[in-house]
Amino acid sequence: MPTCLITGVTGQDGAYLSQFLLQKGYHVIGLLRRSASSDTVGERLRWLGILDKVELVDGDLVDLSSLIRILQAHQPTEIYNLGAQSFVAASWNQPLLTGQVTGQGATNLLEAMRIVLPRARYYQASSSEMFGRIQEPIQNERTPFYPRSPYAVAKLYAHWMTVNYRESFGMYALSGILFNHESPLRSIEFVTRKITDGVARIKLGMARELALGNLEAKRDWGHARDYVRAMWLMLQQDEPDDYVVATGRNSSVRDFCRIAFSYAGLNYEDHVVSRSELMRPAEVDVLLGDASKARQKLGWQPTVSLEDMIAEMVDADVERHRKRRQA
Ligand code: NDP
Ligand code: GDR
Repeated sequence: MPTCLITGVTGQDGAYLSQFLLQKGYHVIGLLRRSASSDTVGERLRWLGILDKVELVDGDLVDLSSLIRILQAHQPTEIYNLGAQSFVAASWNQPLLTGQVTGQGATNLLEAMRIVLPRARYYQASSSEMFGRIQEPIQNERTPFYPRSPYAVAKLYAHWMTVNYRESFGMYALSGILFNHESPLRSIEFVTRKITDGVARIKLGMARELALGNLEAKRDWGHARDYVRAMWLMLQQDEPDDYVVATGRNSSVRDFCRIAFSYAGLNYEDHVVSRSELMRPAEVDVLLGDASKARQKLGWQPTVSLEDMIAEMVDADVERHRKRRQA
């Protein structure tokens, strides 16, 4: 049974990737950082019914010694570095922490791997945010980067360190440059889940208004379940290489609202307001990915449409609120 290590196992992607790798027959080790709220830790893994199937081990991306000990004890052949301070808006308030976890955390893990398991395979969760103020209308692996937030700068550092360890030490290390991907397991602070949760609350009569920031920002939104499959496919190739993962269709936050509200029989214009205090100091206006390389070399393509994903998210949020009200 192959063993893999996932950092960020309690996050959206960590949960779906765990589920995917368990189905493939992996022994899944998940890095768990210490929390005083241990009763709610692992909520997403529990939602997928796999909390007891993942082996959770204590450690933290900013603690190199914990990473070394985990690699020594468990000897994973595949390492997925998904752990991060991943909320772009928070990165202006906590730029140093974001740099330490999202940026240097990757170097810590690469170093642990170089010391303990130099032949393991390493996946770095790179981001379309690195394209930031876009230099080409459609972004692929050759598009120059222009990060626009402390988060994106930290991700870019981690991205280049991954390339550098591959080139300097011949390590099997690669980056997936993933565009936005969502699901019912998305944290509520991200705009898609904030919208579907808002739709559910308005539908159930618990709220009347949903306050958002910039409604004109455009993103290339896919489903997390599709995107974790791409991560695994990348690590199965003979040679390590970096890949863009995207749907090739983008929509605005306003479009997302329109679809989500109308799915629930509502008109978004009656409920959504745009507030200046929710705008970002520097915005990424538009992202649109070209995943032809992943399609050709990995045989990967997305299977869930934006409309189907929104329906799944709205249904899940309505269900969550109904259950809470009954409890
Ligand atoms: P989440 O925010 O849902 O999950 C982040 C995970 O990182 C959580 O498990 C969190 O643990 C963990 N974490 C935070 N700080 C530390 C730390 N110091 N040590 C160890 N673990 C830590 O992110 P997603 O699942 O959405 O994304 C996964 C990765 O992919 C992230 O790196 C993200 O930046 C990147 N990415 C995501 C995209 C997306 O659209 N979802 C697109 C492109 C890249 P805890 O639960 O304790 O907070
Ligand atoms: P993003 O996701 O910054 O793209 O990063 P987010 O959903 O936070 O923002 C997307 C766009 O929506 C606009 N927006 C709002 N955003 C939030 N969160 N809340 C609001 O009320 C709101 N109103 C408008 C934002 O300004 C932005 O333009 C996500 C994260 O998962 C990163 O970790 C990942 O790297 C990238 O996707 C790809």
